[in-house]
Amino acid sequence: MQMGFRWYGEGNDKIPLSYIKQIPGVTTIVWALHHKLPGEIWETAEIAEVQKQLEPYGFNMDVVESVNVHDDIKIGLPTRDKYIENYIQTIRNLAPFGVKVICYNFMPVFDWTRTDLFHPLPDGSTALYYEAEKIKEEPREMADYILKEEEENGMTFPGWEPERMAHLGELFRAYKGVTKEKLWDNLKYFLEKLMPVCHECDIKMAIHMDDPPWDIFGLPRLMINAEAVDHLLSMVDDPYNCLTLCSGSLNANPENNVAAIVRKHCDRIAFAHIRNVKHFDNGDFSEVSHRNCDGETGILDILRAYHDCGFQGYIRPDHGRHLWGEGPENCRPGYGLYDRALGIMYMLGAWDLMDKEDAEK
Ligand code: DNO
Repeated sequence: MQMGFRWYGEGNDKIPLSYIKQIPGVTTIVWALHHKLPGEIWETAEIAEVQKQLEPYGFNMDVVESVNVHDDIKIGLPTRDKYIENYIQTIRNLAPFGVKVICYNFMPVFDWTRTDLFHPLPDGSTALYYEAEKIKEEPREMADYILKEEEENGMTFPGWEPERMAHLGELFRAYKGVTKEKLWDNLKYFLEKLMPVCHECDIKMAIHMDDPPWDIFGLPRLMINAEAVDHLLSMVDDPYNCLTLCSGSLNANPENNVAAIVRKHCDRIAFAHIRNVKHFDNGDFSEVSHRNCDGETGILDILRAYHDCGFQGYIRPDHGRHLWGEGPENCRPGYGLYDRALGIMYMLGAWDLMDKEDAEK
């Protein structure tokens, strides 16, 4: 496995690359051009700028998270072909920089959804939290909460771009009639257009799991369980059609067994996200530390499954708690420095021990 760390870019992420360099084992910066709206072409000069920032630290830029997909592609509008052309051009522009994996999602309108971005935990830290009761039919309240957080703290969150949220009503109307079946068809259409270019450029498309893994605000969600993963991989049965297997997204539904998916589809997992979740009886869930016993995601079983399968792909600690002075004023929700660094050490500890045990067998 190859260890990555998500970084939001110079001037956009308060964590300096020099700090990330001090975390053992990190070779890959998981990056993106966060100023780009879905549908725009990523220009070579802009990508070269990031390369210039990473090079002095010896980090590679193999994994992009994410090149976001324009809503017209998800809805299946006639304009989708233009946006698919742009996506293809972005893939071509990324290839010369050694990019190997593009993480993306196919969730209608919203990306990840949480009701509290800095929820207090009993140990005094804060973490992302989902209160089931707060997710109503009408999304405006939720969108306004996220927009307020963005505005107050001078940052925008991918998938919650103020430019898009300003047209929420229009977006919802455009999705009327997009059933789950249609959404699958539109995903297939998109991937089939991309696959020849992915082969040519040696770049894998790695779809992220839907977060949370169930329909919200009356919008259909696809990547919600093992059956959906099977369907995606067989619908476009191509080694470049891959997964970003996000353990925490899937395990928000405690019925999902992520380790079993790893064992079944390891060769199609290009990118692994390790996140731990604790569930409550009323349907709420909280994100917690990566330590196995702090949540119910089965982090050790998942790592064991990756190790048993000889996983060669990229992996990163996903959301962490906010610790030691991290809060809304200085930290992106879920993306502080400390807990993700602790997460890496936990993952490497387990991995090194499994390596050692294997070597001694
Ligand atoms: C949130 C992330 C997601 C993820 C996208 C992938 O922290 O897990 O925003 O990057 O869904 O496109």
